Amino acid sequence: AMSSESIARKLSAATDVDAVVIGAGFSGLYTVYKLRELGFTLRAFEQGDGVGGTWYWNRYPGAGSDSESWVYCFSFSRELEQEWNWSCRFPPQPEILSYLEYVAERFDLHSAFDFETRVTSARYDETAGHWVVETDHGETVTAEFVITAVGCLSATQVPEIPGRDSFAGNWYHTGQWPKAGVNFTGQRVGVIGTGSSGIQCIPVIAEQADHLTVFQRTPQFSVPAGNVPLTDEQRETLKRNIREIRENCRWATIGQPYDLKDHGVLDVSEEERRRQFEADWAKGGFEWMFGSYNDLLFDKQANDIAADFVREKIRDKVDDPETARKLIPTGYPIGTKRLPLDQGYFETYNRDNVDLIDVREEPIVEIVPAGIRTESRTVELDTIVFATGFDAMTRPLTRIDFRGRSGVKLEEKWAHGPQTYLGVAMADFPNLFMITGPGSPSVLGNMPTSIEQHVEWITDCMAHMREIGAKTIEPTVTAEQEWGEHVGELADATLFPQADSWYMGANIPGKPRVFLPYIGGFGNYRKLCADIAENGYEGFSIS
Ligand code: N01
Repeated sequence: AMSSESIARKLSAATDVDAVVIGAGFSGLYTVYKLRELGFTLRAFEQGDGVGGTWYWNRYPGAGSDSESWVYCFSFSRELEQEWNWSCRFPPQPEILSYLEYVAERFDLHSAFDFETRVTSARYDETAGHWVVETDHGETVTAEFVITAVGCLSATQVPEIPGRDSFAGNWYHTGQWPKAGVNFTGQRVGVIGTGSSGIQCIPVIAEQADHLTVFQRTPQFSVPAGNVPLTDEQRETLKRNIREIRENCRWATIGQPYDLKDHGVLDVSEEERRRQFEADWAKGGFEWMFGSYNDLLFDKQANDIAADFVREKIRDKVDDPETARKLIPTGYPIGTKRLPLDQGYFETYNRDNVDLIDVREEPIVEIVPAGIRTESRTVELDTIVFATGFDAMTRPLTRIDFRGRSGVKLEEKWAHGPQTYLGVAMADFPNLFMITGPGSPSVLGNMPTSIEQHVEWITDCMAHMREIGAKTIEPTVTAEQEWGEHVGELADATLFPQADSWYMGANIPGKPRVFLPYIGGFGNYRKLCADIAENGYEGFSIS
């Protein structure tokens, strides 16, 4: 009779491919590129009918990157870096999508993907020692490894407002925008939500629509993007220095080519801080906060100084004092909800065709065929835009039915908050790797920087396993527990837990209140991951 071990070996010899990759955004594209380069066989699946991920789905008017174009892209190919020309500092969505299509074309990545195909489940078969992956086309693929490249902000959230389905007009979520676009000309439009997506689309919709009503629940601090076209000369200079710029990103706190100062706002005089805040404000972009004083996100008194500076800016921009009052954020520290960048957001409220409703003062009661009914009136609308965000970081993974050892269900494992080691792997889920999973820095910095680091770490690990003849890798329960505690402790040392943000899971009714990303700094994290690999994958068991 065959021993169970030899049966297992025989079965695993029947494994279809080395790896299954889920998703064709920045992460999936680079994963496919790396796996092929290393000679691994693979199958890859993507829900959309093309590449692009975030930039495939988020086609709402005004959508674009909040990271500078020259770093919001891949750095793995010098040729690619030199060939591609960005038009401006913060590229709009169509340009980023074109870039990703170009990358896919240039490196023949399309051919790896089954498009319009959703992975519905992935079950670890302990006897065969491989993953059994199923798609919504009823196909089953077996693989040694599964790599999720599903994004952090890809599971959209449409609130359960009573009567939603009775609305006579059309409604859209910003994160699932129709490919054909939406023409708002002559329409009365309502936008619900004033996060980054709302703040980007509101000024553009206001220009097109006949009338716009914004339904705001929490006012946002926002910093001007300062978007500008790039001149040929600027592009040349950037390209000449791009290696150095990208190297700085690799070790910086948020993966951008700048870092926090080595002193706090409380260490300088009032004149000095004002001068500095104004100078940074004029530059535009995230640098205002993340290239600024190092105490802003740790010390409430320091944070209040920065928050007051922005409140004053908002007050200056908005003509009507009552509207300004509604727009000025209070009740949470600046930067603890993801800081939006804007292009004329606050000024939009000076237009005659724009109204603001604060739904804390005037709650939405229901959606009716004619529009949205609040406690005091019915706002008649032709179209509703839900800029209401995402079930961030966890839902993109739990909506796939992952089952690890002994059939343990991912959704159950994460019932009280995600448990991962480094945000990249999980106990009981051998050979499953997550790109920018919960517990990794991901959303707290420049995504392409994070993605490249994860993809390289994961594929290096796979190559190492092949080299030593290992079959499985998974974190120990202890390593996972300690990582979870570490992620929590780091967050607790900051002001972040004080806000009801999607970082905290607070935007989703019933979601555990847990800080999701790793906030110890991207550069530190990169060093830690490298050291762990160097020390024979500390915290993992390999067999
Ligand atoms: O989503 P959000 P988003 N009734 O969750 C409100 C990235 N991103 O799509 O704050 C009324 O931030 C909700 O109110 P509140 C970026 O990381 C990047 O805008 O929960 N309102 C909030 O105002 C960003 O952070 C870029 O009280 C309701 C809004 O909807 C992340 O994606 C561009 C409500 C949701 O804001 C998510 O941004 C865009 C309800 N029932 C996005 N439910 C760039 O890089 C929710 N809201 C350019």
